[in-house]
Amino acid sequence: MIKQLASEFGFNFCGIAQATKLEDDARRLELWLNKGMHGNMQYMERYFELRIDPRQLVPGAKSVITLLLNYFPENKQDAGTPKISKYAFGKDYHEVIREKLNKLIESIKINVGEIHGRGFVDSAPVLERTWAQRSGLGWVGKNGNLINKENGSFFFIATLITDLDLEPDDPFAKDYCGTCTRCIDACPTDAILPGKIVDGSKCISYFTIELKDMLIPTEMKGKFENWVFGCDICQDVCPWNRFSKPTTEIEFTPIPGILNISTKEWEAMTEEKFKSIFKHSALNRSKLKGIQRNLKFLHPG
Ligand code: B12
Ligand code: SF4
Ligand code: SF4
Repeated sequence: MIKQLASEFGFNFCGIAQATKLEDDARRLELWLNKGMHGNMQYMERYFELRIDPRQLVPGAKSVITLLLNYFPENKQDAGTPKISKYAFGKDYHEVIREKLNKLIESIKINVGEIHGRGFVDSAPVLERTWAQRSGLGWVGKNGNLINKENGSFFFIATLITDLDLEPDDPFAKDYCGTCTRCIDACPTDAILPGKIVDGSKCISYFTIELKDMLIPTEMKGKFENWVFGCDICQDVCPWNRFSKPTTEIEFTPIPGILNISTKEWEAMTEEKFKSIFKHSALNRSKLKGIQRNLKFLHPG
């Protein structure tokens, strides 16, 4: 019934796992943090215990329901324009998914009575990729992304942690990366390490979105391949993304104009114009100032 409702609200895949402590992941996360792979993302240091155990985040939790929402766009950006990650073409996914999660929780309550449950997407201390794998929705690829065998990796992940005791799905047992190393070979900043570890502090996505007011280190000069907001390289080269199908989520229709903003137009853009175009966009995370800083880094002088 929950999977049926999830599909009615537009989620593409839904899987269920038992809410337990994530012992292996705790070790991986600890190592990642100890090596400073979170760079300046201090929020990743916080709530370690909650991040590795959903029962600490939502007291009484029995099940983690994981949902995937496809964002693969039908259209590409114009050639030569500063590149924006595909996930940011449409309305901010946090807003879109939160609304769907709220509707899903309400419908579950109507069907089964009072339950305790909280929906999360992205910003909460939840290891979303791990839950997706544990719910049978795909495997974690060498590029760190959750890959679904039928549709590739251009999906957002959301979770609903609840005290409902649900029959879990089997974890996804296989790994279909095989001997492929395309993502590792293509990553311009060598952020993808052996063992499915992505050094966040070397990722273009981190530099262009998370670094905020700081300067991008000079040793990264010339490596960004015209990415001004996020980076899709390790997904674009992944053979499993041949199976990506365009999203049917109307809210992810590209914001008018976003596919053809030139470097000159970005440089000349005013705060007012940015606010009017990107009011409900994920680009707000780096703000106009951040994007213009990134552009200066891409095209000095
Ligand atoms: C911090 C963060 C970043 C940082 C750091 C990246 C990183 N590798 O952690 C930066 C800013 C660089 C980043 C970039 C991107 N991100 Co990000 N990011 C997150 C965030 C908020 C936390 C991730 C985290 O916990 N990192 C810590 C490391 C240690 O954990 P991890 O990478 O998730 O890996 C865990 C598991 O995969 C597991 N694991 C590894 N191998 C194996 C093997 C098995 C068998 C199992 C079971 C588990 C396992 O080990 C790790 C610890 O448990 C999540 C949202 C969330 N709450 O989860 C989104 C999230 C991971 N990001 C997402 C996206 C879309 C991106 C970008 C594609 C955006 C872009 N186009 O620019 C890039 C991709 C970069 C990459 N190759 O990973 C999506 C991923 C969707 C998907 N299909 O996987 C998420 C889930 C957001 C969402 N709600 O949709 N991101
Ligand atoms: S998103 Fe780009 S920079 Fe980050 S790991 Fe993938 S290819 Fe490398
Ligand atoms: S590019 Fe190859 S190695 Fe990398 S995630 Fe995709 S299948 Fe796995």
